[in-house]
Amino acid sequence: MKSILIGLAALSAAVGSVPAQAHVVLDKPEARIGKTFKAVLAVPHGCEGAATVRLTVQVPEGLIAIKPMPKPGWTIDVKKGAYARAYKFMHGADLSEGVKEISWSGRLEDGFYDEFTFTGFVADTFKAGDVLPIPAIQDCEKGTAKWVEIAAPGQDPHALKYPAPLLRMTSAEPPRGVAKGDIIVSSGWSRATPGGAKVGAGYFTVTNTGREPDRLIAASADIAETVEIHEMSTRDGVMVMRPIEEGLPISAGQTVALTSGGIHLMLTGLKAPLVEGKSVAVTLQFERAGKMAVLLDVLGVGAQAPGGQPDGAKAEHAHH
Ligand SMILES: [Cu+2]
Repeated sequence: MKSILIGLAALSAAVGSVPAQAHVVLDKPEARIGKTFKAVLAVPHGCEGAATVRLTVQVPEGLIAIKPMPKPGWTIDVKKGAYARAYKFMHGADLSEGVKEISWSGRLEDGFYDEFTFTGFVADTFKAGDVLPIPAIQDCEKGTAKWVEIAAPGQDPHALKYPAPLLRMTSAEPPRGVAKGDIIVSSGWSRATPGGAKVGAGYFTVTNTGREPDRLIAASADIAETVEIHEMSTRDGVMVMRPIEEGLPISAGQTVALTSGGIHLMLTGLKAPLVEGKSVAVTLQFERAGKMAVLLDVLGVGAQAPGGQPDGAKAEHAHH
């Protein structure tokens, strides 16, 4: 038995030169527990040169309220059935049955690439870090590729010839911070302005937990005449900054950090100094999520990051 396993492993190693992207994989291999998700299966080729005519996805237990996305030129069949148990769904509803299998039938040449999409909801029965295989069967004009292999304990998943696409479960806990719609703003901070300086800066981390892109388009603060979104860059060896007139895009699922030396808020015409240990109230305006009020903790004059050590050498706003 052992020799057979070793033999297979050696065989897999021999074909291991096939690049990883040649597999059928999930474009975004993560989903949040207790949230909606979108799975995009990337199909990079047919079966040893033969065109793909059908892709069948077996929906694993725990992915509920599944809806396949139609594709022009492809027909969809779904098989529905009972789940192994009832799952808590949105608005307190229980869901005990739904789509268990999706088949797209059509034609995809071996030389072309395509994507197959479905959405649904991740049951709250998973634990963060769980990895869920999503078996996919690729039927071709000649032959079938069964993307269903799962690495045994201790086995290198890269050794598999036809690994099942994997979906990793991430914590339901959102980052700590202020939330509005799909936007979460956290770790807001600013820097003290001693000596009557009229210019201050603001930094924070913004996460878009939704499925649509958003954009930070404006900001304001009672304590400042104007608040602009700035971007630092180096031109001819000199650090310069420019307002981002078009706003700061935050695509679906993305986290953007405003940092010292990077993108930041610029508060000009300060009506009062920013005092260490206090906070500054700022209103951010997002294209989709709308306006949200956030507080920036005022750190010491030389602060470069929350909790970071002072670095007086880097005074990025000296040229204002
Ligand atoms: Cu600036």
